[in-house]
Amino acid sequence: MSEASDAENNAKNQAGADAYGADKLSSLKGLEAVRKKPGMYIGGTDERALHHCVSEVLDNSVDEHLAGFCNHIKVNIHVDGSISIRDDGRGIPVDINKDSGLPGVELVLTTLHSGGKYGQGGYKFSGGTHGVGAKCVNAVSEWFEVEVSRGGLVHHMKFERGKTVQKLEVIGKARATGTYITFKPDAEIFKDTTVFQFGRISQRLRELAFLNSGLEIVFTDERPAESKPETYFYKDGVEEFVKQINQGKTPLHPKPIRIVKENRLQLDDKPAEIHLELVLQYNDTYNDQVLCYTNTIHNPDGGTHLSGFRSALTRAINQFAKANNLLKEKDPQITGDDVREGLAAVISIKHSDPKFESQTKVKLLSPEVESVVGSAAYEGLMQYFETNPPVGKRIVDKSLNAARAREAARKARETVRKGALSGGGLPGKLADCSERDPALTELYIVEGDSAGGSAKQGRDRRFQAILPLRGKLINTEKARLDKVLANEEIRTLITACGTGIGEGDESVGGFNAAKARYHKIIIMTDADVDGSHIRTLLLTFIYRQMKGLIERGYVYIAQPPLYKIKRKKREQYVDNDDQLNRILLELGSEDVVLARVKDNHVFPPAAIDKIVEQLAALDQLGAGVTRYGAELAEYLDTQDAATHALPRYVARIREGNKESHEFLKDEAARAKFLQAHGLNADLTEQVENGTTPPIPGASNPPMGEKKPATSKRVTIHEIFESTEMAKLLKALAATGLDIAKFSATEEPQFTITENPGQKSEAKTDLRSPLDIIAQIRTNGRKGLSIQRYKGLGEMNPKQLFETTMDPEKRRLLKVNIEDAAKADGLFTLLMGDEVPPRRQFIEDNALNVQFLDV
Ligand code: 0RA
Repeated sequence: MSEASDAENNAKNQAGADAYGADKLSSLKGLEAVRKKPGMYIGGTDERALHHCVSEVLDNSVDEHLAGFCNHIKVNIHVDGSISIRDDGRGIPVDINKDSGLPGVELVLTTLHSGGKYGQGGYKFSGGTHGVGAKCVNAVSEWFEVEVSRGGLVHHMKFERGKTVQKLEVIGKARATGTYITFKPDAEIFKDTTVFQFGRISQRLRELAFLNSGLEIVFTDERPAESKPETYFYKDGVEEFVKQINQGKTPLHPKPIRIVKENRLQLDDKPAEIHLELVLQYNDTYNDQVLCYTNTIHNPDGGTHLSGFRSALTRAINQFAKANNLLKEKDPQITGDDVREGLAAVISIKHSDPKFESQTKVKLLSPEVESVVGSAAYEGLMQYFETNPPVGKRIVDKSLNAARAREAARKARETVRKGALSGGGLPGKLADCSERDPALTELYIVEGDSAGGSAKQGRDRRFQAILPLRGKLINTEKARLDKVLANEEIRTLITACGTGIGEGDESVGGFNAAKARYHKIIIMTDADVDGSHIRTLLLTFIYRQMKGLIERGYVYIAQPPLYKIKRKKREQYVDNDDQLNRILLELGSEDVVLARVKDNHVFPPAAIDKIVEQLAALDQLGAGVTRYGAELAEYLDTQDAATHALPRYVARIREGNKESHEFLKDEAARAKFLQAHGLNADLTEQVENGTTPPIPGASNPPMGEKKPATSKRVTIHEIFESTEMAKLLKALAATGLDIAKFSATEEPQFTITENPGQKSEAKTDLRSPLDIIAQIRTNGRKGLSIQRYKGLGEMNPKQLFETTMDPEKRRLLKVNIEDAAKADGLFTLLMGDEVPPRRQFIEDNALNVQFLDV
């Protein structure tokens, strides 16, 4: 469909608008179903489902890339918790659909199973559950906005909880094409949390950039005070992905082996297309990391592509070894496990009609893939070995070494098993509990002897056992199993747990969950880089050798407090910065009198609490405007007196050193502003009346290039936080607070009196409602000492028990299998090299664990 025909269709189908009402009704019913059963459509209402929504929208943009139309994607998390995804694809069609009388974009975003013309978007390969994705996200969004640039025009439309609240309208001229979607997840649906996790999203974006060479993704989290955009772009895609997996390891051969193959075949009665990209490179470790993707979706449980590749690799290496007489009489057989030692690989297939085991697509089932991948991999590898025989020989050598070590490891496991089972053989370092029923007992694995000592003294010895770990744990990534098992700390851990490890039955020391001596195994490490490292090592080991413990939900992470605050005689432990801020506000508003000057009205204490809460939220959202050079107070003063609505846009105008801005109420005001200045609607930065306005990402003049001195540079920014702030203003008005003027006035508007009636009484004049919050915070800090805990060792036994071990008060994080898998490598890989501090690590990324009040 050409862009011109869109316009034609628009005109031709005006008559179709009559049918609008009826169609709209039926579509609303459809999205109601998503809100009623979110589990069926977006896989639940938890944090994972929340992030799944981002993927759904993103997948549409990636599909545009796969179809050859999109090279840039921008993702922004806004201060109010909304998120936007912008692409430079073709844009969702906007012409009126004959059957329904709705514009294509409305059809795509509101009708379930819309199938037909827009259902598949005409895509050969599709990552998303197409035709379902974006509209489900719309259904579970408090609000959802879309801007489509297409056919020379920018179109806009808005929904709330899946219902159209602003019909499609043209808001300006467009130079390029693309889709720009912003949505705010609905807290009515996502009961656990609506907070997007930077780490989760950046991981997925990085992964997508690896899998789609040439696609540039720019990600900005605007929530922190200082935020920098991150750019993900990999010219060599999957090859760079594999190099990244091998970062910090020594590769066995400098250049990864790359095999690509495009296949067309007949499936039953329909034709199918399967494209394979397989890249592998050996390294000097003893583990394998093979990542599988179908249409850019990760398949953590592998499937037919993985099994096809595995058998091809074993066959090819054995074949090459035999043909070159590399095997001696007494050499053991080279198995699949042996050829995978030290292997890093990514298998990415594109399939026109893939079949998965489940909705979550963790495993690929399509049977035809096994032989397609198998024969392409075998031929590719044989051809590679023929042209690079020295590399082939090195790989065979490594596989042979692995085969010999397998035997040694088997013996080592048996020794460990014997040690563990030879009754009374519990390690001396373990301070066991008296209870014998594993369902009632807990094992604390504690970093360091000193914290271990405190834990032993502080614990409830009836059901809490303590195992201190001294010194460095062995890195199971870098060592073979027989070495790992020679490590004292690891042996102690295995014996204490009682389950044995690894595959095989008990006779060979294999894992048996029924033998677990504790049903809670709690990792307690320091809040620093070392602690985070030890925890990762422990999780990696448990994941590899005692996975069943995690599957049964037996593994937890303890959460020691981050601060201790003290005021007069009162002491309190504080878990995180959010809580600290809340406490400062609470303390600051104790024992104060807030009065309005003009009529001497004194606010009752309950009103103060509300006022403080709302002002604090407003203050936090303020970053949404201050980042564009405007003052929060000035912005709030533009509120609509009756509805408290706030402007949706700010235009920032820079001319030489001079800078000014103008708030624009809504799309209409923006359109008028653009027209008056001769600007296009879809560009973020333009030169007024200029001849060559830059298009984001598309052959722009180099950064920093000088603009003519006289030119006016204009950028328009959407203030996504406006809706949320307007709500707060409304709530504030209800408390009786005067909020007509936020900018400071000459005369004081309010007074705050601390310690009224006491010797220390102090009165402060405030010239703006926003000053209330600053003053309350200052109060809160008075006489307060804040101590930051760095290590567990800084707490005495009693404190350690009260804060971190007491079942009544502690907060434990439960480790799920997904988290552990991430600790196992993929996570660190996608996060880059840096080991983030523990808190960040837990809160943002790795351990998306449930909060439990156990
Ligand atoms: C339906 C049909 C076409 C494209 C799209 C939807 C589309 C959806 C999204 C969502 C985010 N970005 C998007 N880009 C495109 C095909 C368009 C055509 O045939 O011109």
